[in-house]
Amino acid sequence: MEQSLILVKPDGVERGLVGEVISRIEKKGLRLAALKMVRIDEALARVHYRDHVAKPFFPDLLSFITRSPVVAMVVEGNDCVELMRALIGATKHTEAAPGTIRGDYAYSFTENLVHGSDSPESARREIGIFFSPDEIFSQG
Ligand code: IDP
Ligand code: MG
Repeated sequence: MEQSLILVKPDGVERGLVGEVISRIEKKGLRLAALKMVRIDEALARVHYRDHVAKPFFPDLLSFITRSPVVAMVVEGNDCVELMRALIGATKHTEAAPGTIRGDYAYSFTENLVHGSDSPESARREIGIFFSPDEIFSQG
């Protein structure tokens, strides 16, 4: 079963939108296989966002993502990675379509509520950063 690493980022937890995000995932027919609250520190952020560490926005992203806990999830289902990207919406707040999570709730480029893996390969790598195999309850 295809899996994706989903984070409700600090802004989403602070704004009380964890239930809203989980509700949309479940209503879509995707399944939670793992879930926990985690405080991301600088080292973890540099591993998770390894492709972005040299980008100009990384300092802002680092201070944001380490500011308060995130809710980390493994979501699974057919075409899970693509479906989650569609539910989440475009990265930039001004481009995310209404009806998507970011389109409905995000008003900042950096603080855009949710992370979703961008490919099955990224998903495998990112899931391994946040979860050990015994924490994941896959349905196959
Ligand atoms: P994604 O989260 O939609 O996959 P990425 O390009 O992987 O987008 O960027 C990771 C995160 O870094 C974004 O979700 C957003 O929080 C932040 N970010 C990306 N590009 C910018 C930017 O140009 N300005 C500010 N923040 C950005
Ligand atoms: Mg990304």
